[in-house]
Amino acid sequence: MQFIRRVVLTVPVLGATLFSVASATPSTLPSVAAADTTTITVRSTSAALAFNPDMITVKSGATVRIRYINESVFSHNMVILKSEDDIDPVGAASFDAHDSGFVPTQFKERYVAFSPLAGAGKTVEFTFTAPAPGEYPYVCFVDGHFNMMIGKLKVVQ
Ligand SMILES: [Cu+2]
Repeated sequence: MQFIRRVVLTVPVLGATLFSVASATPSTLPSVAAADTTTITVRSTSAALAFNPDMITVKSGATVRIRYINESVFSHNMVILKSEDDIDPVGAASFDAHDSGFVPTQFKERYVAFSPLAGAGKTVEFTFTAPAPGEYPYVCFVDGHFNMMIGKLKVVQ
């Protein structure tokens, strides 16, 4: 078990590397990571600017895979931030971040993890290691949705 944990923790969680992990087909992911991963499904539906659920609880250090199913009529993404204070500055920059899926690359250090852009009807996945215990907001930074599409990741010991 100890060995498996160490292997999982070597999976990079930030920046461009996350995109390559998220876009990899399941068969190319290391099987040890898959066996030790908590998968959580999050949805958005119809025209509602909301995440369902809007509260997720995970254990610190766990490998978490978010499967974001966008059943709505809009494009969305899901960005987990280190602090609530990051929502406004990152949100202001998100309008100019089309090329990176509305995730401003200059704020990379403020993200716990983030999804690729999920067009209407699309499902995307991303994987990360749950950070230190605390509360981390997750928001959508597409087209100013960050004022309404807000959820909370609770990380417990
Ligand atoms: Cu959105």
